[in-house]
Amino acid sequence: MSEPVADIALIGLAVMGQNIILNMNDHGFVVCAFNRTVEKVEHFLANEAKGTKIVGATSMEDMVSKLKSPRRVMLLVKAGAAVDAFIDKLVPLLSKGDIIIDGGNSEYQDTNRRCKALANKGLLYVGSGVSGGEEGARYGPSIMPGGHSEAWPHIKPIFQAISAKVNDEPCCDWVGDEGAGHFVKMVHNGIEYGDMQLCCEAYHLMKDSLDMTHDEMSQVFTEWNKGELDSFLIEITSEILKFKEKETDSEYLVERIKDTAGQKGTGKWTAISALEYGMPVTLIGESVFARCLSSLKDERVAASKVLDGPSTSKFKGDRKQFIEDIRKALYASKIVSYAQGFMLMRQAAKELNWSLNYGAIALMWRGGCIIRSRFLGNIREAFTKNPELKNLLMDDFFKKAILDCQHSWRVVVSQAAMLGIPVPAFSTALAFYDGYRHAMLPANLIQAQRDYFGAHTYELLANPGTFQHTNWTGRGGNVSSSTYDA
Ligand code: 2AM
Repeated sequence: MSEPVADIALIGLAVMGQNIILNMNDHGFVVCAFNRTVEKVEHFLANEAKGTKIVGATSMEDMVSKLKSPRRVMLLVKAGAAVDAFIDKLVPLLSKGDIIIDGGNSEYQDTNRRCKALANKGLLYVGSGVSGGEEGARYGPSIMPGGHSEAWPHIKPIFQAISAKVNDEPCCDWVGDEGAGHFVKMVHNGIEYGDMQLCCEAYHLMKDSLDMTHDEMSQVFTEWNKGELDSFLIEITSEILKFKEKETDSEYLVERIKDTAGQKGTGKWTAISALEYGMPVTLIGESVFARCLSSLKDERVAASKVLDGPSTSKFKGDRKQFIEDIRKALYASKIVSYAQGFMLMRQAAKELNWSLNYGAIALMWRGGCIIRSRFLGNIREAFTKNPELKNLLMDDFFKKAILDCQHSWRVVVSQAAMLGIPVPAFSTALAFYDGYRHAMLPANLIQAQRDYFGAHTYELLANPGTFQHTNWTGRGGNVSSSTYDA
């Protein structure tokens, strides 16, 4: 039997797993490494982990015997069946109060289910979002843990030590019960889709309606990165736009890349959740659909030869001003996107009975992850000022920011429509903003139509809570319907 020397075990030696282990080692923790294919443990110890305090295990039993109590085992394996398989193997080897952490990209409903199942066995379960890619995992990711809160004091010192820091504050805090950590990670990924789409729409306008060169576009993104849009994604967009593989290349690499966007699914999950919880998270939805449309490359190529747009796609006017208008349209749309993301989290929290700390979530995203930005600091301030804030758009800072951008935003959306350049995220964000600020929307007509053709009843503004049916045609009956759906 080995001595229990390790603070934590980590199963799964793919890139993320290896980097998290090395990161933990840097912060003085002794990690025991394990992997389904056990040869990878030897290889890791002899190479990347050489000269460190990292220990390896030859079997799950060996791994568990090396762990100090309460035992902490973190899984970084493929989401889905692999997580369940390892949990099943771990359960008989662990004791009451031991902790299993899933750091992979699991669906939050799976985490809900696993939490419940393991609680019955006396084990503490944590589902943790980890964002930041390879680099983040190695030097400081954003970490979003949720599940059994009794586990938090035991993993907090490790997780907060290895996480990214912004002004010395760790980008890792307890998120909430059950799958709350994975839910928040999912929304993060959806927001990431939205932020990327916003960059694409700005680029499309600059390239096709302003005929800007790549160096000019790159320069504009560099400038934007110095102000309120300061963020990782704006920064890398500037780098990408001016990138050539060789100085002598005639074309920029980005223009040689096929314009069909891939996706691994977490953006889609966010959009599905939005539909399930009935929250209008339209910008993320449009961003997912924009990727779907991009994937119809052959159809688009065929359509481009048949379907006409306006006579010109070239902007005629003050170019400098239009670039500033695009910046403001991007910023206002981004505010709407985050407002929508927080609306989704708030609704899920309400229905699943989670207590989420929105300011802490903003801080977790402030550094380490793909959507890291200065802007998340403003969101954190908004929720610190008012933890009960219902909607980001109602915060004074964001209210004023949108007001400052509003005219430009409308110019860009209307110009894009006239020039035939698709800006689905800019325009859906504006439509949402206009819808949200209307006390009266035309849904009264929908209610009338539903009652007209299906006797679904309606509620009078002057008589809340009472539903009535009208015989609109004089034909048919006066009986309301509760079965026919529309
Ligand atoms: P492997 O090295 O043995 O393939 C990322 O793929 C990580 O998840 C790897 O550590 C991989 O182990 C592990 N993994 C993938 N599918 C798995 C499964 N069905 N069971 C256990 N581990 C799995």
